[in-house]
Order: sequence, then structure tokens, then C-alpha cells
Amino acid sequence: MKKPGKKIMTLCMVHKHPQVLLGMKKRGFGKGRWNGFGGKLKENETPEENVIQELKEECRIIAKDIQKKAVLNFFFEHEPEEYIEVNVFGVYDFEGEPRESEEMIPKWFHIDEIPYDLMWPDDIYWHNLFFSGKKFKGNFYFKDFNTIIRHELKEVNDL
Ligand code: 8OG
Repeated sequence: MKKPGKKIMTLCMVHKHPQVLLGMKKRGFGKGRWNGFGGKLKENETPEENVIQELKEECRIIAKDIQKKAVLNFFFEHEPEEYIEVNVFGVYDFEGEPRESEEMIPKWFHIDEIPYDLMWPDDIYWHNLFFSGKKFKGNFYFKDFNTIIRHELKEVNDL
């Protein structure tokens, strides 16, 4: 059987404890869901450069303190030939005021009031690790975009 290909993405969560900045996606993949910011990694771009670019484009802020926190792989039953690798970053300092863009409506949430029913279903499994500052790796196996069949998560020292 052919080895599945992978699509490399970034996802960053701007975390100013106890608040986190999320964006309501206005179009494309994940439309109608609150999420962190990010996108597909382009050729000749580091994940950190991509995070800076995506935060500029999606909510008009300049990221200053960017730390890699996790690598999550997402597998979909209906798409066995490809999986998504999401590199998760925490952004702990930035310049500017978050503003709406064509793609996202930004909003601060207290970390105890995150709207998980309007988010990707994996988020509720790994957010605690993220908000406690841990580094981690995980695999999520989706039946469809709303249903997780199983998952694995582990804390790591290095990514
Ligand atoms: O370029 P585009 O807006 O399509 O990028 C999609 C964003 O969504 C990107 O930041 C990665 C992120 N993303 C997925 N899958 C999942 C997921 O299951 N959970 C979360 N929280 N984010 C995801 O592509």
C-alpha cells in the first residue's frame, strides 16, 4: 500500500493568561468554527515565518514571542492517502490590536469559557496540555470532520 502523503500546517494560539485569542473562520476549511490562527506551510517558509505571516493576515497583529508546543497528526477515514500534520505554536507576546480580516473575526476568551461545541472536536483533548505550557505530540483519527474514532497524546521534552 502507498504511504500516505502529508499536508503541513501551522496553528497558533495567542495566550495571555487567563485569556486566549481565537478567531471565527469566515471561509474555507473549518468555516463557522472558532480556532487558533494559521494555515498551510508554503515552500521555502519556516513554520515560525508562516505563523508571523498568518497572524498578520488573519488578525493584523505582529507576533513577538513564538514557541513551538506540539505536533498533531490528523487522519481521516475518507482520505486514507493523505494526512494533516499541524505544528502548534504558542504566541506569548505581540504588537498591535487584533482586528477582523477577510478570513477571521478575532475574540478573546477566558480559558474556562472556550466554546468547544463550535470548534474542531480534537481541541478539547489537547487544550489543557497547551494551557499548562506542556510540549506534546498526538494523533487523531477522524471518522468525519465532526467525529473522532480514537486518539493518542503524550507529553514530550523535545519536539
Ligand atoms: O489555510 P487554512 O485556513 O485552511 O488552515 C486551516 C487551519 O486549521 C490551520 O491553522 C490548521 C488548522 N486545523 C486543521 N485541522 C485542525 C484540527 O483538527 N483542530 C484544530 N484546532 N485546528 C486544525 O487543519
